[in-house]
Amino acid sequence: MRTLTITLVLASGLLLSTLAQAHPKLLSSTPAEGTDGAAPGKIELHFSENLLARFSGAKLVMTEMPGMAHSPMPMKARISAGSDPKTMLVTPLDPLPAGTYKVEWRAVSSDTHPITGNVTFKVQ
Ligand SMILES: [Cu+2]
Repeated sequence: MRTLTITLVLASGLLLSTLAQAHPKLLSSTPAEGTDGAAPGKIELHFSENLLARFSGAKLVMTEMPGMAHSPMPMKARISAGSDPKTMLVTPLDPLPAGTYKVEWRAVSSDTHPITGNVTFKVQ
């Protein structure tokens, strides 16, 4: 009985660590977090896991015009899968004017748990 209990504990610990590894993490983005530059034609988000495109997505909002913070203003953008299943593309439909932007992403991979996060960058 004692042996059985220990085996079960080990097995559930293993299961938990397998699930945790399946959560997508944002590894990098273009533009990168906190950067300041020219208006990007598209924003690339690179994750640690393959994404399920139909459950994953993003919203692009402008949070500040130069020198003036305001409530988040949604920007029109097309969200699509990148050239590989770990990449999400956010393509603004109109050129982004100068200001601060936030990409609020939601990434879902094989274990179906939605993971959210955001990336902030500035356009000069
Ligand atoms: Cu999960």
